[in-house]
Amino acid sequence: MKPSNEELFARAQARIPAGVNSPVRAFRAVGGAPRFFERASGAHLWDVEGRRYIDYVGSWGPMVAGHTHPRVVEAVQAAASRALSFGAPTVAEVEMAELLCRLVPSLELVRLVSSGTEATMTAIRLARGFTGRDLIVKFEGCYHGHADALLVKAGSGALTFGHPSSAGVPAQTAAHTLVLDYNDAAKVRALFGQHGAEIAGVIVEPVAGNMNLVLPAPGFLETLREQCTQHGAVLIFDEVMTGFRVAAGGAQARYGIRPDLTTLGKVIGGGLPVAAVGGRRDIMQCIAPLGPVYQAGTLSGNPVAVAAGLATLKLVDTPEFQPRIEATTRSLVAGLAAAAKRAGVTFASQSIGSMFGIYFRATPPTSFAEVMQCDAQRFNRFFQSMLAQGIYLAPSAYEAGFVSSAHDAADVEQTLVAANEAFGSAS
Ligand code: KE4
Repeated sequence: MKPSNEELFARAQARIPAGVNSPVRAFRAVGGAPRFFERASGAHLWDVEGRRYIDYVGSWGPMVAGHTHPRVVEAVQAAASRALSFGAPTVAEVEMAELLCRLVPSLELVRLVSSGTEATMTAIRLARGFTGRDLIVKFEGCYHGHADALLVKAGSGALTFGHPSSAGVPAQTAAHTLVLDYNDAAKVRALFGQHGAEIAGVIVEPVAGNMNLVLPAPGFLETLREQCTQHGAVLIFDEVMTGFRVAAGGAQARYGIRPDLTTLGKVIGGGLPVAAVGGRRDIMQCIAPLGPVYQAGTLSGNPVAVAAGLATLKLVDTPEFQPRIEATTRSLVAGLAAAAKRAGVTFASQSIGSMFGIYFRATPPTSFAEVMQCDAQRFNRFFQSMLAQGIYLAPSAYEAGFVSSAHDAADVEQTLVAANEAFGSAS
């Protein structure tokens, strides 16, 4: 008899903190036992109890071409049959660097790493090493991985230094990070007016996906670009999530803003550990062994992981990929809004590229404060009802959703039928 999700969760908690290897997977926000998956194909997952789910998490973004795409699996098997790792250069890494620089033209030089956290940690260090300054600016609600400098929440006054958002982060470290409100261009200008000469860099999710989906307000990204240019600070677009999701060339292509550095991840590994930091040549030339900013990684550019990423990016890099996946995502969010309206539930939804947000409030939030006004309890009831009907949404009201090129009209239709039922239970 196969163990149930609950039995496996109890067993997991005996030896793994909270039974998971990344906090959001523990279902603590939504309640109940997480699903233990054992196989996936296209838009679908199967858990250990044999239940099938339509997947709108996509491993938190990487699975843009759907699970176990034949071209990706084939590329991984071929690479693995030759070697699992060298710790030395390979032609695949050169191909990946050339492809990334073509798809994201602001990349003049690019370094591969193994996680988004490594990419953003390196970008911060590069900004500080290049400018000789210490202060970093980030925005409340944006998540850039778990490096100390980025686990910081807003100080008491809007323009005061940050405080740790995690135990184990020294106050002195957090004090070098200033936290502003996302989309508040006036505060950005005021901060630069006060500290411009001390700011090494600004890091931002150009489209926020870690406080649920929040779009940049008109002029916000332009203000970041203008202020960084004016004061000699490094503008870092953290496109770990938005890269190849919001548009083929990332949010920077969609909004026409050229950052100085970009971090990428998720999609560029196709489900295996690949991330990247890249951008202006004069900044990237500061990185070891060319320059004084140290960075390294045993498995950086791992040939099997890069094979998965290259195969995935080649599927994305076709004229019909983005329009088709955007159309599927738009039809999903429109259908959800219509179902909520029929049920008389206060609800909003929006999408950009193949990312979407659903909110139990009347309009899509435009700030972290507005996100906090969403009815999280209603979301949790909606989530549980959808899960019971075989629809796997992100287990948190503060995460974005993801559609893949494998999702088809039948998947959307099944999702909307389940939503009719779920909106009834969410009311
Ligand atoms: P990783 O270190 O988890 O590969 O990447 C960190 C990261 C950096 N920047 C952005 C914009 C990100 O969204 C992430 C990671 N995203 C979360 C999803 N909210 C990963 C899921 C998790 O933490 O388990």
